[in-house]
Amino acid sequence: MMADRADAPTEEIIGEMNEEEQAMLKNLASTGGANKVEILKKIQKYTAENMEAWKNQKVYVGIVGDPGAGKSTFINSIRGLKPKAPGAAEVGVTHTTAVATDYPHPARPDSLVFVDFPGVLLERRSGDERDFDIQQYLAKFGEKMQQCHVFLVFSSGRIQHNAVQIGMKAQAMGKKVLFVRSQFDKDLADKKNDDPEYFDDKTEAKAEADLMEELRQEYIMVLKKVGWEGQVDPRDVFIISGRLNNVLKGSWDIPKFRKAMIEGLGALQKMVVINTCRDFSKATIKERGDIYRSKVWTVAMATTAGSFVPYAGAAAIPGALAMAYKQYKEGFGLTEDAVEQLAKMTNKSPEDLKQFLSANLLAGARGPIGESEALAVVQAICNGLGLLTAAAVDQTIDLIFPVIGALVTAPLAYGITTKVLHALISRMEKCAGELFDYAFKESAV
Ligand SMILES: Nc1nc2c(ncn2[C@@H]2O[C@H](COP(=O)(O)OP(=O)(O)OP(=O)(O)O)[C@@H](O)[C@H]2O)c(=O)[nH]1
Ligand SMILES: [Mg+2]
Repeated sequence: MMADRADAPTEEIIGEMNEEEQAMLKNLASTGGANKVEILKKIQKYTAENMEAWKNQKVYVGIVGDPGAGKSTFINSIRGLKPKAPGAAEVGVTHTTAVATDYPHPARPDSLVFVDFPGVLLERRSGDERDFDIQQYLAKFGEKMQQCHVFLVFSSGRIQHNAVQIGMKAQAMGKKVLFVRSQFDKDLADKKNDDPEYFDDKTEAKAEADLMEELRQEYIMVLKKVGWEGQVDPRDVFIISGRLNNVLKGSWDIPKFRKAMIEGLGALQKMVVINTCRDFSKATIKERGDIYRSKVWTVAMATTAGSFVPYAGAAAIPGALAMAYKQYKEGFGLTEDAVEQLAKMTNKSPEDLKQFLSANLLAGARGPIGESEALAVVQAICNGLGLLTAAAVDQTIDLIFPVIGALVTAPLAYGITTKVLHALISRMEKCAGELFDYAFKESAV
């Protein structure tokens, strides 16, 4: 039976592309002549390259703020590093440096860099705020600031005039500026000690939420007092703890903060961050899934370049699909390495968590997952979707791209691949949620 054209309604494919991608396809098609096969080949080549394109992207996150606010601690944690790990930023020492220091993410040092900007201009300045000359600062660091895609202004509650001025300049450069109050774990402990009545007649969650709101408002107030011009949206203020476990687990505002950090980035840059920064928070799973879903068409198109017939019992799956599988695992925190870290942090047995994960990934199929894990999971998914062996072999499906005004014939079931990828992402989302619940359950973290 011919794969149903309804498997891949044109509007659906087009709907998944952004304008830039549509324009790219149009352009490819216009240089393809009338030959449909040529057009298709070009599209496949483009999509295969596009799948990898995020690896060439660069994301720079600029960080500035109060001395001792927890900048270095956060810079380490977001890179998955403990304070004394190799490559970690020095923590807990007040070292007033006059240089902007790059802290690349160890997993992708060429793609994702956190830049620690000095809050002062010169070494051994008196510390008198009047010594700070923002023009001089810009002359020295303006170029580096331009390089950054988003700025984080860290405060411990006594935000300095310098940091405010630097933040305002970043905003004037068109950068997204987010405000971070770190060390909330400490604020909370202090409050419990100093004002125990605050917690009476309230659930722990309510008390925490109230205190976060108070600190958020306080941050905005202090910002204004110190000279921040213009409105500060409370949604741009984040109350977090920069300690590694809190960042990984997604405590307090960390999930919102992660979302805000990538909000203004391009689609491929977002991919850099979610594929690189480890994240065990349940609250960001859906956003991560959405980013992958927006690129499903790319993977499906790239996959049509090979013969995608895993449901026919093929011994392997095409590289594009295997690559996507790997990426999803990384992004959802389900790699072997990630699960081991999760186990360590929650005092669970790594073997137990791994078994839990593979049983869930295979959803009822007999585990454990062997060498060709991606194939096993894809097959399990195909079985689950009822994609029959016979229906898939040697089928072709017509894809019409109104954007390019051409009819191209893809040699394979684009629609089926798309379904499989969507199901794969959904399954990983579910697995991640269940795994994190399972790991953090009865865990002191
Ligand atoms: N409890 C707690 N302590 C933190 C947190 N973040 C940082 N600290 C501690 O606060 C101190 C200062 O942290 P750093 O990360 O060095 O702060 P910094 O902003 O880089 O400081 P400078 O580089 O000196 O400006 C260290 O002792 C950290 O361990 C946090 O989220 N919770
Ligand atoms: Mg520091």
